[in-house]
Order: sequence, then C-alpha cells, then structure tokens
Amino acid sequence: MPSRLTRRRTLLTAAGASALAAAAYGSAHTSSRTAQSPRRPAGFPDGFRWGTATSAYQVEGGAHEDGRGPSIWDTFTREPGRIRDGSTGDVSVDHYHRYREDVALMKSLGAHTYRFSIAWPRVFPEGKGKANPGGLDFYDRLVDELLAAGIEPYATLYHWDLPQALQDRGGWESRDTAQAFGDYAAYVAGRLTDRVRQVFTINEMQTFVEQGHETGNFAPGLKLPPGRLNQVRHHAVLAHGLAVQAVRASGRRGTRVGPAENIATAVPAVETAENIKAAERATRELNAPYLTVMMEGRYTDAYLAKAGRDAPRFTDAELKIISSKVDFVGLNVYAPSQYVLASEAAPGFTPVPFPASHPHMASSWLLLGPEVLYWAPRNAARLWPVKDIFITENGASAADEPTPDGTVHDVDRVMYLRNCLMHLQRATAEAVPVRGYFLWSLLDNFEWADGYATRFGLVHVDYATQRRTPKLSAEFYREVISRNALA
Ligand code: IFM
Repeated sequence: MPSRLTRRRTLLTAAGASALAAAAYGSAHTSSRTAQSPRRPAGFPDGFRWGTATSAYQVEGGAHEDGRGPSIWDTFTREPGRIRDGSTGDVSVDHYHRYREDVALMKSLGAHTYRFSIAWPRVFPEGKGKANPGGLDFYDRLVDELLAAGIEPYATLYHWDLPQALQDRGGWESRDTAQAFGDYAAYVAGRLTDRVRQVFTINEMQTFVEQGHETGNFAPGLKLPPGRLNQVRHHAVLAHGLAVQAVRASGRRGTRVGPAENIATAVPAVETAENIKAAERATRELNAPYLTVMMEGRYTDAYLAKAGRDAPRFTDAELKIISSKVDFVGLNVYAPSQYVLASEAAPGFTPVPFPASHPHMASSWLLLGPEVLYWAPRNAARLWPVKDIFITENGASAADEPTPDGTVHDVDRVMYLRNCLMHLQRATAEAVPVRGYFLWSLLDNFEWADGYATRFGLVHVDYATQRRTPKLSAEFYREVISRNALA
C-alpha cells in the first residue's frame, strides 16, 4: 500500500481525475479536445447508436412452433424448484407473434438499433446436422420489420438456449459443442447477413458458464468440480472464436462480429493514479478465462498458476482461434464486481469488500455503482486494442407497481439509468470508443431463475393479457435518444 501521505498527495479532484484518466487512456486514443481541456461536452458523440436488447428464450414464446427443438431451458424450467415462480418461457411475452407491435414500440422510442438473439434450437433442433427449413423464418420477418421501421438489427447467436440434444451429448463439457456452434454460426451468417450486418457471438459467457455449471442456478443446473468447469470455460471461448471465423467465412463482406461479454469490472475505490492502475490489473485478472484470453490469445500466468492441475487442456492452435480478430467488443455492464485499492504486494491490488449496507436495485446482485459505466469501457480500452465498444446491456430491475390505468412510475429505474448514462458520457467525453448503448430491456420478460417475478422492461407487460404499457423510464429514454444527451 502507498503511504498515507502519498495517497493524500495523489487524491484528485473530479476534473483532475478526468484529465488524468484521459491521459492514462493513451494519447493515441485521446482526441485533442479532451487532451486540452477536461470540460465535458453536453451530449454523446454524433452518430451514437441507442437501442434496446432482448433474448430469444426470455421474450419469444412460441416454444413448440415451426419445428423448434427443446433447449436446456425447456428442460430446466420443468424441474421442480428451479424457477422462483415455477414458470417457463413457453409463452413469455409472445414476441414471436407480437413482434410488429414490439417494433412499433421501439420506433416510438426513437431507437436506432435492436439487439435480439437467435434461438439455436429453432435453426438446428438437434443442435447440428439437418437444419430446420423454417428455422430462420421468424428472424427474416423480424429483420424486415425492423429495417422497414428504420431500426438496425444486431443479432446475437447464443443467449444460453443450448439445444437439449447437445446437452445430452455432453453440452459445453464437450469440444464438439464448440464445433457445432461454429457450424450453426456459419449457417446463420450465410442466411441473414444480407440484412444483418452486425453479429454478436455469445452473450455473457461468464454468466451461463458459472451459473449453469458451477452454482447450478441456471440451466443445465450442474455443479462441476474446478477442472471440468475450466474446460467448459475453455470450450465457451473456443466456440466464440470458431463463430468469429465462421461469420467471416460465410457472411457477406463487411459483416461485423464480436462478443457480448459481461466484463467483470474492478473500480478504483478512491480515484488516484495508483488505484486506477490497480483497477486495470484487477479487471484483467477477473476476466482471465473470458475476455482476457479472447483479446490476448493467452491465459494469464496468475490464472494458470491458480488453476494448477485443474487448468484447462488447450493447444496453441486453439488460442489462435479464440483470439480471432473481432470488429467490436460488446460489454454488458450493470454493477461493479469489485472496488479496489492499490497494493505494493502482488498482484498489485486489494479488493475492498462491499459493506452489508451497500444499496441495490430490486435484484440483490444489482448493487449500485453507476461509475462502472465509465470504468468498464475505459478499462477495456486501456487493456486491449479495441476500436469500437458497445454497451450491449445495461438496465435495472425495479418493483414496478402499476397504477390502475396500467402505468408505472419507475423513478428508481430512471434514477439508475440517469446515473449510469452520466458516467458513460464521461467515457465518451474522454474519447473512450463507445459507439452505442443497448438498454436491457425493451419489455418485461422471463428473468431466468427469477421467472416473471423480476421486471427489467422499459415497457410493462401484463402477463395475463399481454398488454404492453410504456413506463416512465420509456419516456426518459425517448428524451435521451432524441437529444443524444441527458439534459
Ligand atoms: O436478463 C438478463 C440477461 O439475459 C443477461 N444479462 C442480465 C439480464 C438481467 O439479469
């Protein structure tokens, strides 16, 4: 730890810290405007892309239609005790049939983009082999509707709904699943990239791997020992790399591809130069089996040393695939993973535990720390050579009590979003290359193990009638989009 004196000397004012962070971010990336002055422009950069995000299993419903095969979430939701309210995604918010209404809602927000995911078991009901001839029809219709509304489609290839047939053959413990994902990515790219020019490979590896294979809270509900868990992690990043290569090989020229990962972000507890550096180091290590290996093509020494005999088995050729060049990096950002202080002892940072009184939104994991919207992209851009970053998810769960006419005055969600966007604006003002933001989520939907008990939408859904009613937060977001600014 630096001495108290050193620490006091390096404690910065907000403006000074902003200038320092811009300088630390690197002159190659820093515009002359921000290098000369810490004054922040009022809005987001011209051309900033605002949108919303959803995922197939969470919103589509239509679980048994048009030849869709079962996914691990169909199986998991049927196991007693797995989902808080005993629900499934069989019908959900029926986006499969109501997509026109939903696209109209996006249009009324003034959104530029929409990030949806494609259900692998609709396209390959058995996970591989023979494609379902009608498996992409829904996405064809959705994409056409979006384009007609002037909204750019961003497709995610995998948001956790693994075909059950692949799980039966070992799921992510098997290298074949990574290969099957590459083949599926090639098929989708061949069919959709005439209109879908931006593709995300896998959404939040960290979540589906750890919640699905370590804690067992998510499908497929496994609690694997460390060695097998590390192999699952390795197959997930390998699948990402194979998909990047497949999109390049089978997609139309100019299709852009990258991951959408929930970067684990360390935030300096107090903004000093030493703590900022410590937060970067910690972020690199926290993401060692995911973003770090994807961006650097190697597992960190600390990760391999800690794993010891449980380290994943891998080859150099696989590391090359995993680190295939991407066009952008999507970051899902909700809460800081850790606050840190600098430490002179290895590994160069000390985590500061969250106190029991730390506030959170309706979901207990969603701890408030809106500055993470600055530090996540800023750390990523400092650590890795990323030219384009998207915030692929950010949003909040709230209690959302509708008034008798169905409206929801979700001032807490508005407060959360306003604070997050203020910090994101600091990032863009310092020339951190964030190009767009996808708010999670357009609609209330199936929130995995919480079922329908937890709501994240800008638009309230009455699950009994499927009636959609925009909340106050929708009005807030419409204003932000129309001004390209918070005020
Ligand atoms: O609903 C999820 C989404 O599927 C992945 N990111 C976090 C969201 C809120 O928990």
